[in-house]
Amino acid sequence: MTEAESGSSAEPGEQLRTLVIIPTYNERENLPLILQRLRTAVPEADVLVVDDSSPDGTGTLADKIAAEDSHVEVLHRDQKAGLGAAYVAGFRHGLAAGYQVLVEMDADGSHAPEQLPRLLTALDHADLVLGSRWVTGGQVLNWPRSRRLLSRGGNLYTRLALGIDLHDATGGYRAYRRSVLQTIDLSAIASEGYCFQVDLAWRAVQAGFRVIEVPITFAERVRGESKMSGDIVREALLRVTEWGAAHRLAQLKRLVTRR
Ligand SMILES: Nc1nc2c(ncn2[C@@H]2O[C@H](COP(=O)(O)OP(=O)(O)OP(=O)(O)O)[C@@H](O)[C@H]2O)c(=O)[nH]1
Ligand SMILES: [Mg+2]
Repeated sequence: MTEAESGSSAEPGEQLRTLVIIPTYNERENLPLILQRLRTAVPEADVLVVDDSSPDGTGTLADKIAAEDSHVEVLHRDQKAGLGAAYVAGFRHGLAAGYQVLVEMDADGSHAPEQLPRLLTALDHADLVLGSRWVTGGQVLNWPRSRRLLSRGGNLYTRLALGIDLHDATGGYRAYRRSVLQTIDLSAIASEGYCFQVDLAWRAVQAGFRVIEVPITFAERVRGESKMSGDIVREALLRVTEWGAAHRLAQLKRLVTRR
């Protein structure tokens, strides 16, 4: 692998080839709006829509937009297989195409494309930048108290269980240098929902990459339906607990064998 391929040779402020990956499932109303905003905010970035055969025709609409804009591409998948699987497919596609930076962004407008330059600039001094709702300057608009509590509680639990200094490891607005995704074993990622986000951040931290957070303003979706479910929350709780227990056990073993 050459330095240019790894993305490690870039000077601060230098423009890196960037692919924004947007997973979609029934986002027909949202997709044109988010693409328009994104293309205006960061016109040099390319976009990959990863659609899981949305019954509402999001995939067909994406194809139409892609036919008129060479910066937009669509990856069609056979069936709804979860956010994690859609991103892994998108990452593989982006890595194979040689992109140096890969971005995760929701289609529902919760992640403001206008704030993407902030994430990309922060990547000058990091390998993975997390858009964070729960650091100073970050905020959430129009969420009920219950959703705020769930997100803050989930993130506090994650921080304590894994012993990582991240305030929003469950968020899905992020920018990766390609080296992070090349190093992580993507075939080992089985997580689907929020836990997929924790999984990747955790693996990046463990691999020694520089992971930093920048504040974002997260807005509750206005159109379309959320795919959030109790199963997704349960999956995250279970897995984070397992990872945390394994991590603590490994720490304990190291301590004992050192004596
Ligand atoms: N391709 C694909 N995309 C998905 C799948 N599940 C969710 N998405 C997309 O992933 C993004 C995030 O999903 P949301 O339903 O907004 O989930 P969320 O943001 O965790 O939940 P809310 O905050 O309630 O909106 C959206 O762009 C969805 O369309 C899936 O199984 N396959
Ligand atoms: Mg959403």
